[in-house]
Amino acid sequence: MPDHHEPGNTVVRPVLPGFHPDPTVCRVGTDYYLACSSFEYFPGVPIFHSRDLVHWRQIGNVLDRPGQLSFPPGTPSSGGIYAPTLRHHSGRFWLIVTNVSDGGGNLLVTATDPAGPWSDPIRLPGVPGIDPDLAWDADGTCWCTFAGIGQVRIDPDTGQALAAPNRLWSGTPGAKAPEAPHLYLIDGFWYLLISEGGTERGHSISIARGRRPDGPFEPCPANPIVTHRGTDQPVQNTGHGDLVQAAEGSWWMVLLGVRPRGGTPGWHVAGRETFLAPVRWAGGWPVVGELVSAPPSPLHSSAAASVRDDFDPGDLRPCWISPRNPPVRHGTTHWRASWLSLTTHGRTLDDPRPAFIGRRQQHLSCRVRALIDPADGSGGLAVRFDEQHHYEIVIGAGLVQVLARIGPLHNAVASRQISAEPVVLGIDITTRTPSGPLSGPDSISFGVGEPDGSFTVLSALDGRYLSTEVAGGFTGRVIGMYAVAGTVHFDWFDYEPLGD
Ligand code: 6LW
Repeated sequence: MPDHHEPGNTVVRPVLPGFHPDPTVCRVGTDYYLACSSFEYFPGVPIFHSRDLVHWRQIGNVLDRPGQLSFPPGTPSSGGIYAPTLRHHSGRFWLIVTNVSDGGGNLLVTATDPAGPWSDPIRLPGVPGIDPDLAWDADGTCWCTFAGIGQVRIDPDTGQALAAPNRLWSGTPGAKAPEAPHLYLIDGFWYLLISEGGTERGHSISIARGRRPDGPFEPCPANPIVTHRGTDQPVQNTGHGDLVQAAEGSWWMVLLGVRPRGGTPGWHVAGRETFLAPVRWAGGWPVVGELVSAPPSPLHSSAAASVRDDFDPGDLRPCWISPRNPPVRHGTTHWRASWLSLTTHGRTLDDPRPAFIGRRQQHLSCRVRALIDPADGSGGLAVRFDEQHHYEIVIGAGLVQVLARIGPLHNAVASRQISAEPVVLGIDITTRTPSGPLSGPDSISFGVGEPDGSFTVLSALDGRYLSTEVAGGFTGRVIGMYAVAGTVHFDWFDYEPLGD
């Protein structure tokens, strides 16, 4: 288990960096599994494996085929898939989750191997709202608890509610948004863990306990048991946690947090990330310790483990995602030998379903390079927050341009003619030490590789416009390849962590 005593450590690195919010965790023997929200991206619900709760490797995505995940027309960015709960019960993995854009539906899927395949979803029409949780009592009754905080008994095999929902607890009087419940039986008490205060700077975690799974519940006198609000902690917005006991008996919490940078009000660019904290018990209540800092990058995290993607035919690692459509789609994505090819069908990055395949920005400073052959089309590299907030470098017909879309404004900010194709295009993201209240969180530079191997920056843009504080929503930056006209080919894509 991790050593969490790092006195004087002001850099606290997530155990799962990049937009991986609403973590849920379970243990089977000495193996831990963790899943996160995925919103408008396909595939949905990334799932990870670890042996020590610090190093996580992505083993798949729970919702990875169109029959499991649909985004009806009009699904907004930050719609779609919210807040799963992952549990292991009677030899199977169970994952319950909400697709807020598909009739507001709660879905339940199961698997014997968490890497997949996962079942087709069953729907839970009797479970209202978001953030569903699953817990079984000794009789085998399945209790589904949801944001609000409410609860209903369900038949997990059919998805039928077995009674009308009950109100359980509304959290601390005056606190907004009681949500993210998880229910656990620990040493004879049922513990109801919730989040309150909203997922922004006021975020917190509180707990209550009772003798029965359906209450009544007595709040912990020390609530909130987690919050960084009003502190100078480098990680803010801490909340939405899930508890797990290690095989040797120690207790841990996974939870989300953000790393705001720059001046006032602080901008976080990588979304809500997954952190880890130790838990001890005192007087029958959990006491959550300081966040554990993951080892330094580069490559401390599984999801960043391979610097280069070579795009061998048919092979895309599970970290690659696309807005609303599967990244590999008939007629849109194919391989030209060992080059990945994207065909646009006329869609731009402003479209809800662009020809874009990306991966999360996981490090506050990082470098991206790709070798691109635009053939008769045009395309390049983009940093995407959503349809209305993205920066990109594009090549077509011998012209390289850097473009910025910020809300209603869309401009070319730099351009250069080049004579030879294919060409290396690149993005350098450098986190900034604030130099005053107006200083932004980072700089995003776009450039071109020269024949002698050097790199020429064409434009450096302020990163604040691609942050949650400007764009809004629940996600974070995704960096990837796109096509905007015709078919564009990508030989390789490098993502190099440069620091936190
Ligand atoms: C999620 C809620 C929350 O459903 O944000 O931080 C919402 N917590 O529990 C979307 O991630």
